[in-house]
This record gives sequence, C-alpha cells and structure tokens, in this order.
Amino acid sequence: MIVFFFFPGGFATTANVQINIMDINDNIPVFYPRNYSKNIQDSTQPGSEIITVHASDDDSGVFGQIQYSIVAGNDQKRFDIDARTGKLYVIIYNIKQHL
Ligand SMILES: [Ca+2]
Repeated sequence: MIVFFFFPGGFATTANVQINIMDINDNIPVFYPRNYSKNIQDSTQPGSEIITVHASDDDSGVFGQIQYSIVAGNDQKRFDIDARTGKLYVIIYNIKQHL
C-alpha cells in the first residue's frame, strides 16, 4: 500500500509499505473420518497394528503439525499410538484378560 506523510509547511511525501500477513494458529486439527471401528481378536499379538487414524490441520508450518496421543480409555495401557503416524497398536498380549 502507499502511505502519505504530511509535514508542517505543506510538504508531503509517500512511501510504499509492504504488509506480510503471517499465518497464525487459527485452525484446529480435524479427524477424517471422525469415527473409527475395528474388531480384533483377544489373542492379537502385542505390537500388532490395529488401525491408523488421520487428522489434518489447515495451518502451515508448526501450527499445522499433527501429534497423536490417547487421551482417555487407555487406563490399563493396553494400546499405544505413534504420535507422528497415528498408527494404533496393541501392546498387551491377550487383551481379553485385561478388560
Ligand atoms: Ca492449527
């Protein structure tokens, strides 16, 4: 944009001002799909991948980076999730005994 500067005595000048709009963290991550469902055997081996969840964030840079974690329902530590990839794993052998 062009900005006008006026000085006492009738003098004036202009300056070109470039405005760079920086991205801010104004978008929340969104899971797609919103719900996942998977049946697994009670004999599923530890380390088996169950499912991969996916979320996206429209922000750029660090504000758009996704980190996954299990926030509830895993008190017995039966499952683990890869913070970067969203892969959900079984980590306890014979899940049925731990339910
Ligand atoms: Ca964001």
